[in-house]
Amino acid sequence: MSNADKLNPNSRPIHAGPDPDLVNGAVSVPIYQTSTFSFDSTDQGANRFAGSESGYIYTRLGNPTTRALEQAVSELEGGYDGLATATGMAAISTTFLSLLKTGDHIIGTDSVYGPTRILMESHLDKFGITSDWVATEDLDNIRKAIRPNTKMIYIETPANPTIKITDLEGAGRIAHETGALFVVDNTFSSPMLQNPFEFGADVIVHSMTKYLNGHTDVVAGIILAREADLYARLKKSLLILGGTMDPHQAWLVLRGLRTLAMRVRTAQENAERLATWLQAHPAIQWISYPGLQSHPGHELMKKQMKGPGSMISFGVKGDLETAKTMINSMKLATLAVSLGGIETLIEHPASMTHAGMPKNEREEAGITDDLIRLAVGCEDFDDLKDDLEQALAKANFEVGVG
Ligand code: LCS
Repeated sequence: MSNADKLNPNSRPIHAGPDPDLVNGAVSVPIYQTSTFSFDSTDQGANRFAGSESGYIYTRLGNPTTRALEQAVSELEGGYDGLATATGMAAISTTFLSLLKTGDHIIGTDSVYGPTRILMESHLDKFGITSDWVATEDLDNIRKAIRPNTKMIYIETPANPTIKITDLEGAGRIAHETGALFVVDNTFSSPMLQNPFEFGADVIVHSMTKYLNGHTDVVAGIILAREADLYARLKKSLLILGGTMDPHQAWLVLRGLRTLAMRVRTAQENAERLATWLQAHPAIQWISYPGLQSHPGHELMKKQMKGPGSMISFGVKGDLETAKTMINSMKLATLAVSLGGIETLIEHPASMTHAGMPKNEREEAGITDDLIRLAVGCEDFDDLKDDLEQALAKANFEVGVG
């Protein structure tokens, strides 16, 4: 294991994880592109299966490249250990299936990545697990939703796509007073900006498709557990459910992870300047960015995050057509879902990432039809501002608003 935890935050992603290759001295962790591992003898095979001898068996059960990534991210988040998964949704579904059973109840943030809520409301409901999705930025809503069978409180903050902020410490306290597990989706912050274990999280999930990989070329996820027993339960489920990670995928994420600190810093600097500029723009109806004092979660952000990140939501003056014209007019920013890559992406959640949610649920969660989500990347600020400026001018000019 490296001593990355003793380094300053900007150095840590570069050195997190085990020493790459003690045999040949490779500086980058090698890709162990193998599905299975040979045994010296039947006794050795039996011992590895029995767990009395360490060593690899079969890549669904463990692989050195994937293990290096798990150790690296786990060093960045703290906690006991991590389990890399094929996608972020595999991390979330494994967490739910592993830690909940028939009759249990979960309370979640109403504005979450659409499929997280759909998974619970339209798939796990079949197994008799019930859920309530509430505006967790007001802790009273969590308290009111508690039932005797509440076994998990699931918080996404900053939330997708509203960028609402929930008080992690407060939500964690309620979970533990209730005897429920406290699970946090930390995708929007990455470990650079928020470390939910510090605020009582029992389990953290990430879509590593986003900031941790950062290059829009891999889908991936990870589950991190605070305690050894939770890790063991999650591991047992993951290995049998099968949502584990491929070694080549792990290597790509590990490569992306090395530049996490500088990517997060550059994108955040851009987002802070763009949000300030957008807020003052006459074509903007509203904006949600926790770095702005006008954001209701601004003080909370300062308390629990190391920075406001690079996700911005906003509405433009006019109607849905104005919003669509604005989005379609962007030239540098790409019209695509996902986030956390080096390039800036723009999307329309109500018709894209969150289209699978019933309209009434979407609106109650603040995912209005006019919401435009901007995932700010690492381009030059002036290029991004110019792009937004010409798109806003085009939208306003075309519909005669502003
Ligand atoms: N958690 C959050 C907060 C997410 O934003 C996503 C994906 C996931 C989990 C699931 O991760 P995946 O399985 O895709 O790796 N969010 C997306 C989004 O906002 N646009 O496209 C995907």
